[in-house]
Amino acid sequence: MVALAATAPDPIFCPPGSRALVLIGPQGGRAFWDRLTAAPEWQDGTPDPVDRWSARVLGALAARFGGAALYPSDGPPWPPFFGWALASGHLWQSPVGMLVHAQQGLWVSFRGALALPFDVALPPAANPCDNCATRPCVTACPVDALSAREYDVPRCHAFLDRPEGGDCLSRGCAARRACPVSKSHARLDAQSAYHMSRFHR
Ligand code: B12
Ligand code: SF4
Ligand code: SF4
Repeated sequence: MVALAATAPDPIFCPPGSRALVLIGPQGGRAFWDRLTAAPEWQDGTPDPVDRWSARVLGALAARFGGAALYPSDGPPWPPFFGWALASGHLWQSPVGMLVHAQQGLWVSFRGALALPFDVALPPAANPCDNCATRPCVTACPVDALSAREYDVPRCHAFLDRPEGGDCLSRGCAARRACPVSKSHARLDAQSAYHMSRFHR
């Protein structure tokens, strides 16, 4: 996993004395998924292995630094990861609504955040969309379910129910795959298929 962004602590969610909120997520490639699928949480066959793995790993990391771990799926009400990401200056809203990260592109996602009792500064980053002339994410969804204004979730699900939706189900959202920045942090198909199966049950 990798520190994707750092921002000011949110007083509603972070314990008193917090000085920084660091957003943590998987790197591309196979290391993350290989480690997770070898872990006891995946092997024991009980529900929510990815969230349980995150709680153990990020909980231990937070304790080591005297901080606290926060998780995106702890809701509703959901901790505002989207807003924290935007506030960090390391992620931006893309033309298809989703967050885009300078290194990870549209594949970016979070396993959690660490509220830490010391300052954390990451090097500044530039919005990759500013230099993306062709914007392939905008035309990649076969049913135009995505825009900066809204994500038409029923339209996406309806497509995934059709045989043509098999590509998104087995390899992940076509818009996320189309981003040239995403390519250097591509997920394993098995990882994308697992998350799509959780989204489209
Ligand atoms: C609820 C939720 C959803 C819902 C509702 C989305 C909606 N627009 O209605 C559903 C289940 C549909 C969803 C789907 C997905 N989501 Co979602 N979702 C969340 C969650 C848990 C809460 C967001 C929320 O409602 N906040 C409350 C409102 C008031 O605050 P908000 O900031 O304005 O929230 C908006 C955005 O978060 C946005 N949004 C949420 N998910 C997605 C996904 C897409 C594709 C888009 C365009 C927008 C979007 O819609 C929210 C409501 O307007 C967040 C985690 C978190 N704690 O923030 C993840 C989160 C935003 N989702 C994320 C992801 C990865 C996905 C999926 C891609 C998961 C997957 N299958 O792999 C899918 C999309 C499927 C696809 N096309 O590939 C990531 C962000 C990735 C990114 N690059 O932007 C987050 C941060 C989770 C994480 N662990 O990293 N999601
Ligand atoms: S394809 Fe281009 S415009 Fe779309 S998210 Fe990636 S960098 Fe930004
Ligand atoms: S998963 Fe497929 S249908 Fe759904 S928004 Fe992404 S590209 Fe469109």
